[in-house]
Amino acid sequence: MKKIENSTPRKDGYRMPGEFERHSGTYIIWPERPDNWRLGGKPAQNTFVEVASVIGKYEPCTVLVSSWQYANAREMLPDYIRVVEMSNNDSWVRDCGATFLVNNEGNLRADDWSFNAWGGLVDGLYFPWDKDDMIAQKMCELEHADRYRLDDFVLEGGSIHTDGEGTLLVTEECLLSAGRNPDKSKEEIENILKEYLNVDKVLWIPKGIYNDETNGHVDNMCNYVKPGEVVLAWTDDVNDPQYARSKEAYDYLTNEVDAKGRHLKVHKLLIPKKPILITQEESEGVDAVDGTLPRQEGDRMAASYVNYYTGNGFVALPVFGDEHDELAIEKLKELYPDRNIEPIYAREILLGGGNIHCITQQVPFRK
Ligand code: KQY
Repeated sequence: MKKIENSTPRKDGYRMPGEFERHSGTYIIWPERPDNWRLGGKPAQNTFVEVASVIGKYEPCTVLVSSWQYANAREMLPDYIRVVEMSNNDSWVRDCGATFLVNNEGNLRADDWSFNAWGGLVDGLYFPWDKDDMIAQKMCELEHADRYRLDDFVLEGGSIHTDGEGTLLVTEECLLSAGRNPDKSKEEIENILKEYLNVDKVLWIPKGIYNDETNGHVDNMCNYVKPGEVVLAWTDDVNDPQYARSKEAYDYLTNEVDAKGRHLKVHKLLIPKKPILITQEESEGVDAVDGTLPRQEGDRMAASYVNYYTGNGFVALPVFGDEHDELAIEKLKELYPDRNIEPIYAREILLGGGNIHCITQQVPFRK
């Protein structure tokens, strides 16, 4: 498939649809690296099987897997999941994968951003990341989609959410971080986003979730339910370090309008009641390797129900065995009356540093 030179999605009439729009399918990458997933990824693999199995009930789901783990993944996943061998550095397809775009005729293209493992040599989470940086291109081959490759612009899919109608949500904490595009101003970054996602307005939430190792990805903090309506991670506990972050975001969002001039409706979604901390057993199960973020006993993980995935007729919602799980389920049932809410116990994904949204990537519906 072609790398498109000298043009942009905006010039060519392609846009990134909202995740809540109809999909052709979903991609996931199989977890295995022992310095990120405990016990060589075995517990996480069970959860990934659960996530893929749920998604595959509603839309085609493809799991990408290294040659080393291919036979195991094929054995563990149900037959209705497509399993494709693809080399990788880790399993965060939201971030290293293609950002797919469509035009009014229903044709598919993609943005292929530069990926540097969430901050490169400044504060990135592992080295090297060369295989991950090729995942988007390979997904485009599988989907028969031409791509726009941005060699000079670092971005992860988890750091953007769009309403598909011209507005993009990001956080300043992430997009202006020192390890991504330090040579570009906020205005330059905004212009690239407008050109490559075909949006007219970027909403800059100041910060994401406390202790999020991605420098505050928006997909853990705020998500579009539909155009004009978002959910925001929230706590009422003013002593929680999350409080000031959520309050600042709430104040910002409720005082802004989107690209179409709408005031946003902001739904608060409580984070887990009790902070979710890494246990000694969990910490000891992860290989401590120089150059990879350590997993230390007692560290607070960036648990948020906002990191859910919206697909055809369903929402896959991470739950944590916390008192607030039920509130999150009820809230999402209210917000998505036409979709099944599928709660999945996701502690093992959280331990790897993200959640269900971070391990999935949608392919929008194409004709
Ligand atoms: O949350 C994400 N989008 C990815 C987190 C990566 C963590 C790597 N340890």
